[in-house]
Amino acid sequence: MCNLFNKPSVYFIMGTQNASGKDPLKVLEEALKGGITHFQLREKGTGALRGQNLVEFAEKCQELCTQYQIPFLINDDVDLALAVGADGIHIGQEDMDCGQVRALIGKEKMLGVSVHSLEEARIAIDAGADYLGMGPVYGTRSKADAKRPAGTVGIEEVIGQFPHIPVFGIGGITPQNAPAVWQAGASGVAVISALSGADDIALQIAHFKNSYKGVLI
Ligand code: TZP
Ligand code: MG
Repeated sequence: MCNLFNKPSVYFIMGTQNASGKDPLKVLEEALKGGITHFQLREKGTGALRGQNLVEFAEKCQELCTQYQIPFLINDDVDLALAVGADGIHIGQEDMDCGQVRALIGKEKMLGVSVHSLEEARIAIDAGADYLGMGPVYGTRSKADAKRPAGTVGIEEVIGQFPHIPVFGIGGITPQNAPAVWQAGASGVAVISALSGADDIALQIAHFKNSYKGVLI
């Protein structure tokens, strides 16, 4: 597989609840056209799609991602990821054990794991994680049970210890505060609201990518 984690990656996460009153598939297509590098379907909370409705929505997301050749990942739900043939799955610490997930999805699919410490990072890497998510870096309104903002120190630490694993910063990241995340060595930013709520999603993606430029010098 080619390097799926080139810097600066802009990883868009969305469920129907994050579409800010817009058609979620239109939001996704705008983001794909604008140059996101990864997409994760994260369907959560009251009013979340379930059952067949969720499967059909996931299939539509997947079709769009395939059209734009962008990896399509699913949050938490291994059965759904396998049912729709997603490119990968992202799990948190409170979800299924990462070794078990790796065994279920096989070697080809991408496995992302949210971690909050060096120890969690080591366990996830040993169990076969392809990338890590770390956060919340800043305050977020998009995750009901989010921990306290942790800044970028943890990202720097994990990359210092495990330089070969791609790490994504997540939580409250905007083009304005992204430089600290790049500076910490992250491969990418994982973003919900700063993209789903943007008036011009493509322009916002360009701002995210430009926010990396100062770090190259
Ligand atoms: N995990 C940690 S923070 C977060 C998740 C899923 C939410 C990120 O959303 P936003 O709107 O980019 O802060
Ligand atoms: Mg989870």
